[in-house]
Amino acid sequence: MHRLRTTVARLRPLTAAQTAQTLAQPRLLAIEGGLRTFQPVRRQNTSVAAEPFLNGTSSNYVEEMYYAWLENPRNVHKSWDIFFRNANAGAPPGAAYQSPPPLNGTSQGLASFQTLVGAQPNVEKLVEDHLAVQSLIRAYQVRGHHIAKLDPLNISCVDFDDAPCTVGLQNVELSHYKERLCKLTAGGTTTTSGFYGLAESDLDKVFRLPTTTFIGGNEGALPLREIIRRLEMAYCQHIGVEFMFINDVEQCQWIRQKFETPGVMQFSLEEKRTLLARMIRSTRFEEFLQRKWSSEKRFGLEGCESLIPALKTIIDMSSQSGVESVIMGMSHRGRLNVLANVIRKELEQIFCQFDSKLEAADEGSGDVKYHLGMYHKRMNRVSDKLITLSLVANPSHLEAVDPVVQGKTKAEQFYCGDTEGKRVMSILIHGDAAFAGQGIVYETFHLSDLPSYTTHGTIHVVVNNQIGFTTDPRMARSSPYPTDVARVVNAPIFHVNADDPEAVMYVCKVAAEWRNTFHKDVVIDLVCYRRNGHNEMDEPMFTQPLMYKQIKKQKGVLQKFAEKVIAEGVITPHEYEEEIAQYDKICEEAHTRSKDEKILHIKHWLDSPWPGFFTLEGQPKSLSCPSTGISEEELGHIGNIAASVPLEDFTIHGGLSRILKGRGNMVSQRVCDWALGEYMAFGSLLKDGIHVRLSGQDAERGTFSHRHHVLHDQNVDKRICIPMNHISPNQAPYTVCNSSLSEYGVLGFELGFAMASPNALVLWEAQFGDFHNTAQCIIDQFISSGQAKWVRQNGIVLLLPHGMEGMGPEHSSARPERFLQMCNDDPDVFPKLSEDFAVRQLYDCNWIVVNCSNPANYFHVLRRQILQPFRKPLIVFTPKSLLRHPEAKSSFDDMLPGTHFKRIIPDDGPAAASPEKVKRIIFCTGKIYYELTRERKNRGMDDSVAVVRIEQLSPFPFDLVKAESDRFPNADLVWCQEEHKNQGYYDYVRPRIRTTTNRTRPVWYAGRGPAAAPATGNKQTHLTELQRLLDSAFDLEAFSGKL
Ligand SMILES: Cc1ncc(C[n+]2csc(CCOP(=O)(O)OP(=O)(O)O)c2C)c(N)n1
Ligand SMILES: [Mg+2]
Repeated sequence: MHRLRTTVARLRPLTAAQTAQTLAQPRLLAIEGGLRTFQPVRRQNTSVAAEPFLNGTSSNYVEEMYYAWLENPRNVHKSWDIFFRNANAGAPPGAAYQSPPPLNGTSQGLASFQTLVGAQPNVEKLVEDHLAVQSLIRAYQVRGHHIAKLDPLNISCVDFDDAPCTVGLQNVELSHYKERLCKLTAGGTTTTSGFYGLAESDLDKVFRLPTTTFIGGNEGALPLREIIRRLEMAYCQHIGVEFMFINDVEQCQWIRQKFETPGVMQFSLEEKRTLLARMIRSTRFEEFLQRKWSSEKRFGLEGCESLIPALKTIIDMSSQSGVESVIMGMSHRGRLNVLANVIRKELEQIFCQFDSKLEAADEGSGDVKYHLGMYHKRMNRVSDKLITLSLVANPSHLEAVDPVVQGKTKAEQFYCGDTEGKRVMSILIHGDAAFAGQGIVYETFHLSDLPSYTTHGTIHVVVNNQIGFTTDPRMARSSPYPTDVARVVNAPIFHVNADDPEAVMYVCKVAAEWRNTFHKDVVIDLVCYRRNGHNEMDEPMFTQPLMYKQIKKQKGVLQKFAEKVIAEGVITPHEYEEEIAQYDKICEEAHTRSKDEKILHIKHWLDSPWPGFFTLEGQPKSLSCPSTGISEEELGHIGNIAASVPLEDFTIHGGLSRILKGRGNMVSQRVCDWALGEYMAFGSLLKDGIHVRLSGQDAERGTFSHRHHVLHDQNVDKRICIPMNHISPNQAPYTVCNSSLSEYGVLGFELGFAMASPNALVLWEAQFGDFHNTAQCIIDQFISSGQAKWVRQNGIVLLLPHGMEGMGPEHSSARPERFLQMCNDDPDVFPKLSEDFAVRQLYDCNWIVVNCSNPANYFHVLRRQILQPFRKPLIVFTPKSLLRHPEAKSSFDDMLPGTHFKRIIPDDGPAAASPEKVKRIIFCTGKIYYELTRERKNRGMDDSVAVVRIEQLSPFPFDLVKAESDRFPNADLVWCQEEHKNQGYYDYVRPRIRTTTNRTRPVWYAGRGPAAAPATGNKQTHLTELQRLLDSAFDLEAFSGKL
């Protein structure tokens, strides 16, 4: 009985506790005719056997009914009311149930229950005890993980109370522990009389098991003692299963079955041997590195060596169920070990990275060894099937790689037609502190079930070493577990003591099966420790002295496991020693070979090779870009699709009809506005088999209601039409998707999508350009620097609405200055010109930044993304007011075969006719061009001022700008922008324009003064500022004598 009490004391059954409270105090219930006192006594006097509906299947239901009835008899149907009244009044077995009153409302039933009063106390006790047992079972299922032995160090500070966690090692104190238990059981479930009236004498009584448990195996009833023992085995050993928050009954039942069924956690000899061999590799790999390079940072796995068999188990199981490609993302901890022992990167390639004299073979800055990625196809020995494993290269920024992995996974699924995630899957490995702390984890979880973003279930593994750098969990998070974030998507969470490799292997098997069955996310929380400091050079005793005293005493997991399996006779000590020696030898030999490596090829660490896209040497197949124009016929055809509703009986909104009609008119006049130009670009690429994917908040319609790529039937709910998918029978599919309200997560996802294949145009559109800064990490760490660090190209396109429209500081600026500041072209060096200069410049740059002033140029730059023989990220500052500006239209002539993207658009008006008369060249970019030309016209200065648009800001068109400066030898040079002086393009273009004139001509500034905010909130101030900047742009004396 002591065990029962202890057990019961540790659990706080939810409904039972609430009910106990209810029962403890008489409650006043409002009923018709006044108040009455409800007696706090449970009197269910009917027998399970005698009432056939009171079987295991329905008992949960009955219980809930009963509680509802206790609250208020009217809460339940009349028939239940009668039943409970009869039972309460002591109706004999089988007599409490009365058939429901007839629908015509006669009160026959009600009248007859009066006659049943007459108690049978033994039956009452029986039902009561069954309900108690059921509550007990449920309590284990809900809260068993609270008391499971999850922490190898036994210092866990998980605190399930609301109060912040205040314990570290003190938890080892039993007194504190008891205190905590007392709090846990608040609600009165641990009275001296036991749990809900279950007493010591009940331990050997046999209870029928509800269908919500599988502890019985083939047995439908068990003695209470055995029920508790089995529940303890299922929920309170080295595995803590957190799943009862899941709303889906089938999923809950599935998990119960996996963990409760007696004997589930048994392994064959073969499995145990494999597990041991994997533990040996994992452990000895770190030991080998430690021996050879004791003063090198490697972020070793010591304390969580079972991560390797964990991942391998997941991969084995998934491969067996048909998965052909696994994409992984992880941070520093244990990364080299994963590369060596999971992905199977050649050991010499890893070891040679420790050689500081190694020369880099590839261009770019490269990256440190624990950030590089990898791609490897190999035979899975367990499934005997080929499997491709890749680890995505990642920056130091913890968890930033999560959405990228998801995007890459989605793309691979998409390209192989894997609509259910049966062939391609992802595994994300997290640190405990980062998993709880980084918001990107939450954003990534929220993509997991969205139709255009789901990867059909990710397996998350948390290396929960109970510390982040030097910070304890009590300072690092407010939630009890680091994994609580996963609860938002109803992902089951399997906590497991990582010092028990068999338990780890078991939860990994279940996790893989879960994913394979439900195609939903699942989390494995590997509760472990970190044997060394944050890295091998760090001293953990400064900050965690007690924890590390404990860790020093801790026997290594391999040693513990080896002792266990040797004792079980799975392997002899001699065989064990041999296995170790064999792996050590493999490492030694690889080490010897690694000394021959003199050059480091980052190319060998590619996570996403693009077979067929490059030459065998990894070079682009040419350095030229064909014309990006398309035929008149194609323009007409796509334009007509854009103006039509290709489905029968599809009613669109009247306003949209007008928009489509307008498009039709444009097509007949052979002109495009912005939306139509985009249509032409997407449609023509799709027609040529290039997949186009546009994602962003409200991207389907377009924030500014200009795009309308998804039409909605006004009469039929959810009926939509995407005309872009009706261009040609053999076209590639078009994906346009409204994203969740996230930038960091979604941009990371799209970047990952673009990583998978060069043959897709992947675009992410910010709602307004300034919102990109919540995705800054992806921009800085991946987009601008990804190729330099990881020799991996990426052709993602960012569409960033930008422009000063007098709308206030928030929606005005996409911060061009930030993008331009990160461009890698040299402002002070005039580059060598060659025939292929324009393409070579593109090839050498880290990204392309454009601000197109007309739809044709936007059309060309999008098509160039695919037609150029390499991939570069493209940043496009897109317009807002120009979307509907009557002058911002392009003729089909500018989009026909032979036409190209124009890096600059020179002045072709009167100024160009007599260039020597021109007094000023105004260089500008984007929408201000239209304001400048209007002002120029108003002032009658068309022949004295040339306005030149720089459409491609980076790489800077040195050659063309020089040609313009040379063309107007008597002109002064002005840069005009609507953005504030410390923002926009000025700091970027000024030194470059100067370089084009060999610094012989100054570059003057006409624009707003410096400011902290991107724009004024006052419309009038905005207009005054604009007029002032136009005034100085056209004041030919403005800069005289200012040198
Ligand atoms: C976004 C981000 N912030 C801060 C850091 C610095 N940093 C590197 S490791 C680390 C602790 C990580 O702890 P945890 O996630 O538990 O992983 P562990 O090192 O314990 O395996 C921190 C704060 C980082 N790399 N990335
Ligand atoms: Mg940690």
